[in-house]
Amino acid sequence: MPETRTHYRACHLCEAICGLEIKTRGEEIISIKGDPNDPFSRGHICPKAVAIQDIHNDPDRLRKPVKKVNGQWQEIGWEQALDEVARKLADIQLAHGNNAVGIFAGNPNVHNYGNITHAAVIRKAIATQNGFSATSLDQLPHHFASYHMYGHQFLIPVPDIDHTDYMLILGGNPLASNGSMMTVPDVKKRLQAIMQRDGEVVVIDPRRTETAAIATRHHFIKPGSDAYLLMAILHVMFYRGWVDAGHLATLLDDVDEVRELVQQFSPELAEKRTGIPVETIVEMTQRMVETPRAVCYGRMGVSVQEHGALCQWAIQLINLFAGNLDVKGGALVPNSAAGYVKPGERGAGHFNRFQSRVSGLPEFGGELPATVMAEEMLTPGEGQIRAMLTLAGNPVLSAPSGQQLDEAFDGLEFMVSMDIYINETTRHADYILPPTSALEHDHYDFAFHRLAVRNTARFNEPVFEPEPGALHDWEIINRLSQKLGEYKGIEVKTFPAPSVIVDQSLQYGPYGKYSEQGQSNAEDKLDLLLLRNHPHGIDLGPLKPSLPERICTADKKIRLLWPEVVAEVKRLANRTETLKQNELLLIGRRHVRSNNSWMHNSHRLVKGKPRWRCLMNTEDMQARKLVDGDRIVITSRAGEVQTEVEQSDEVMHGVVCLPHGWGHTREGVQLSIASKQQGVSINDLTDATVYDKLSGNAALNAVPVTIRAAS
Ligand SMILES: Nc1nc2c(c(=O)[nH]1)N[C@H]1C(S)=C(S)[C@@H](COP(=O)(O)OP(=O)(O)OC[C@H]3O[C@@H](n4cnc5c(=O)[nH]c(N)nc54)[C@H](O)[C@@H]3O)O[C@H]1N2
Ligand SMILES: Nc1nc2c(c(=O)[nH]1)N[C@H]1C(S)=C(S)[C@@H](COP(=O)(O)OP(=O)(O)OC[C@H]3O[C@@H](n4cnc5c(=O)[nH]c(N)nc54)[C@H](O)[C@@H]3O)O[C@H]1N2
Ligand code: SF4
Ligand SMILES: [Mo]
Repeated sequence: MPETRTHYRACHLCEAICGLEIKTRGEEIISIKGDPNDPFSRGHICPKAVAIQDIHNDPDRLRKPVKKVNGQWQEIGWEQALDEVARKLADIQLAHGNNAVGIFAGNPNVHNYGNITHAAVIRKAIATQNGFSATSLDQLPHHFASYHMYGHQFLIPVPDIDHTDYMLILGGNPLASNGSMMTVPDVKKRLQAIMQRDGEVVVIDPRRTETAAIATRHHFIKPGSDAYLLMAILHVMFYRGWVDAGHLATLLDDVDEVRELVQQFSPELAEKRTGIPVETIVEMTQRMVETPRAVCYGRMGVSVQEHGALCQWAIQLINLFAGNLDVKGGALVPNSAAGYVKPGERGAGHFNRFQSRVSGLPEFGGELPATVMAEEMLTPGEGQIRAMLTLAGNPVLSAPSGQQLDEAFDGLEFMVSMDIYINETTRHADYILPPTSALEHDHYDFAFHRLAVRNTARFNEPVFEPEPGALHDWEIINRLSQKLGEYKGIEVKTFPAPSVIVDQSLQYGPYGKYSEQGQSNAEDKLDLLLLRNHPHGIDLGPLKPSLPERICTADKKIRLLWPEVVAEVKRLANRTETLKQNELLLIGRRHVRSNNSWMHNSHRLVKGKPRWRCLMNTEDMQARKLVDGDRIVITSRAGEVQTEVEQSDEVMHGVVCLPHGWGHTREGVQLSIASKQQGVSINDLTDATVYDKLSGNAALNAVPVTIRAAS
C-alpha cells in the first residue's frame, strides 16, 4: 500500500487563499481540511475546497488536447495540437492583420500564478489590440481609480479589517464570496470581531445578504443608485466641515474643485434616488468621520454597474477626506512580499491609448472592454475578429448579451481554448488545450497577497506529479507562443518557470535581500527557499501606512480630478429616471457552494436546495399573481429566459435576483453533472450596450427586466 502523505497548500478557488491540509495515499486524495497552522486563514475553509478533489478526479476534465473533426472531438498529441493551432493563428494574422485574432482571459488566470507570470509571452506573440478579460466584467473600476489617483493600477488600498471599528460595505457579500479586492480568509470571524470590540458593520445592499444578516445594520438601496449616496456622503463631509485628510493633505490639489463638484449632490437628492433617508446618510457620514478607525469599502454591486468607476473614485475620496486613508484601521495599501508596488514598478497601466474598432471604447492596460467583444467578432470590415483564443474563461456565461456572444463564437473562422472543460464557450472551439490540474503544479498567490488584509507569503509544492506528457498552462503558453512566432516570423521570448520569477520578485521585494526599505521582520531575508521551508506560510505582520512614499504619479501627489471623471460627475447629475412602470431591477448573487460558472460539475456542491432560482419579493409576486416555484419568463432588452421564481423578502421591493454562471443545458456541453442542473444564464439578460461610460466596465447589476408567468 502506498504511504499516506500530508501536503500544505493554498486553495486556488477564490480570493481568500485559505491554507489547506491535503492528505493523499498514492494518487488518491483521502481528505482536504483547513490548515490550522496557516497564520492567515487559521484553519478556515469553505465547502468548495473539499470539492477540489472532484475537479481533480472529474472524468469530464480534459487531460489531452482535443480537436474537432466533423463535429466530433478527437484526442490528439501535443506536438500536433500546438503546431496546427500556431499555424492556423499565424495564417489568419498574416492574411488579415494581428487584430484578426482576439484573446479572452478569464478569472482562473489570476488564481494560477503561471498564467500571471507568462501572460506577457502570449500577448507579445499574438500582438493584437483585441485583448479582453474578466477584469472588465469585474474589478476594472478599482484599477481605473488607482491608476488615475495613485499612478499605479495595483496600488489598491484595502480595508484594515482587523483594526477597524466602523466598516461601511456597499455591494459586497463577503460571507458568500469570502471577500474580494480584499483577501480576507475567515472573514465571518473577522467581521464579528469588529462588533465584539463595539465597532459597527453597516451593509448597503438591495438584498438582505448573509453578510447583512450578521452586520450591525443593513439598509436597502435601489440598484444602480449608489453613486448618489457616495456623492452625498462627500457633500455632507464638505458642507459640515468634516474634511481632514491628515498626513495626506499636503499631497492634494483641487480640493476646492471637489467641494464644488459635490455641491449639487445633496442627501435629499440621494434619498430620492437611493431610498435611504437623509438622517441615515448624515449619521453614516458622521460615524465614518468621528470613529478614529473607520473604512468604506465597495465591491461587485457598486463596481459592476453603470457608474462603477465613479463609485470606486468616490470611495477613495471618502476614505481620504474622512482621514481614513493610509491609517491603521482604515484603508491601507498592502506591503506584499512579491509584486510590491512602488515608483518605477512595472505594469502601472495606461488608458485610452487606442479604442475599439466598432464603438470606440477606450483600452485600459492594453485591454478593451469585454462588452465590445461580440460586436468586434460580428461586425464585418477591416480588423474584424476572425479567430479567438480563450484562456481559462467562459464568456458565454460570464459576459453580457450572452446569447449574442454564443452566436459570435459560433460564426468564427477559428477558435482555440486553453481550458479543462468542454463547456458553453469552449464547445465552439476547434481545439482545446488542457493544462495540468491545479494540484499538479506549484503555487504562489501573486495576485492576492497584493490585496490581502494582512501581509503574509506562502509557496506550495505540487501535490501530485503531472500525468506523463501533460503541460502546465505556462508551458503551453511558452510553446504555443514560440511556434506562433516562428510562423509569423517574429521573435518571441519565452519566460522561465514561474517559481524563478517569483523568487526574483521576493528577493527585490521589501523583505528580500535586495530590499531598499529594510522592512523585513522575517527571521531571514525572504526568498523562495525560505518559503519552501515554511509550507504553512510566513506572517509578515499587519498592514502599515506607506502610501506617500509609494505614490507612482509623476508629481508624487494624489490626483483627485481629471477631465473624464469630471464629465462623469456631470453625467450623473443630469441623469433622469428611466425605469418604466412594471419594470424590475435585476441584480446578481453568489453562493458559498458555487464558483462562477465552472464548479457545477461537482455533485457535492450542486446537491440539495436549488440555488439558481430567481428571488422575488412577496409584494412583487402578488402584483403578478405568482406563487413560489412558478415558472416565469424574464425579459430584458438583450434577451429572454424561462426559470423558476422563489419568494424571498431578502430582496427589496422592485428588485429580482439571479446568480450568474448557470445555464449548462446548451447542446454540446460535456459536463455530465452540471448539464443535468436547471437554471439559466443571467447574462442572457444583461446588456452589452449598457456599460460604465467612464471605465468601459460592464454593467451587470441593475438591469431593467419585466416578468410574467410562463404559460
Ligand atoms: N451577471 C453577472 N455576470 C458576471 C458576474 C456577476 O456577478 N454577475 N461576475 C463576473 C466576474 S466577477 C467574473 S471574475 C467573471 C468570470 O468569468 P470567466 O472567467 O469567463 O468565467 P469562469 O466561470 O471563471 O470560467 C473559468 C474557465 O476557466 C476554466 N478553468 C478553470 N481552471 C483552469 C485552469 O487552471 N486553467 C485553465 N486553462 N482553465 C481553467 C474553466 O473550465 C472555465 O471554462 O464572471 C463575471 N460575470
Ligand atoms: N462562493 C463564491 N465565492 C466567490 C465567487 C463565486 O462565484 N462564488 N466569485 C469570486 C469572484 S470572481 C468575485 S469578483 C468575488 C465578488 O465578491 P462580492 O462582490 O463580495 O460578491 P457578490 O456576492 O457578487 O456581492 C455583490 C453584492 O452586491 C449586491 N448588489 C447588486 N447590485 C447592487 C447595487 O446596485 N448596489 C449595491 N449597493 N449592491 C448591489 C448584491 O446583492 C450582492 O450582495 O467573489 C469571489 N468569490
Ligand atoms: S473560502 Fe475560498 S480560498 Fe477559502 S477554502 Fe473556500 S474557496 Fe478556498
Ligand atoms: Mo471576479
